[in-house]
Amino acid sequence: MSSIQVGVVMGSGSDWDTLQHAVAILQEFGIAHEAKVVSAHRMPDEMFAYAEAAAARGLAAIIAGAGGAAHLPGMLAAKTTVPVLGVPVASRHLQGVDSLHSIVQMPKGIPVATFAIGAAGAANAALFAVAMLATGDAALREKLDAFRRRQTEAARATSLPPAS
Ligand code: RP5
Repeated sequence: MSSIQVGVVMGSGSDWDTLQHAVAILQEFGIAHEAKVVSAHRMPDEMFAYAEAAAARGLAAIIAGAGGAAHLPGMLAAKTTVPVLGVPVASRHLQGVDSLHSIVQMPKGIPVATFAIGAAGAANAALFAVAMLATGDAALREKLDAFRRRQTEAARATSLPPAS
């Protein structure tokens, strides 16, 4: 079994601008992770192998980002019961609505937890993975609570400019 807790995979190097926001959160929380390109349509054999090995490697979650006809999260979920957290990447022509629909509309029986399009979705997918891991880790739960408290304090400290 590897020490990796969360896998971050994406359909293309062009998805990194988005998925790096998931990796930044995992780094902030000290979660052992890996990040790699595993394209569903350009590397189908590697994609299946990644999904098939995920449970035995001890992965607690796979964050999968893709754009366009974004079949990567769904195909991974088809081959593993490790939870797949799908991140729709903004596409060139349809701004990621195509990606969102591709990922969120899984037929009954094979779930993919689907997040917002783009950077916010990537960060939230990682925060969700942290929350999953925190169910069995009190120290991680405290880190997550502290993260929430900092957000609350920042929101409370907001001062608005004068109306123009
Ligand atoms: C998908 O197609 C990727 O997830 C990416 O979002 C999109 C475009 O890929 P590239 O043409 O930039 O490699 O496979």
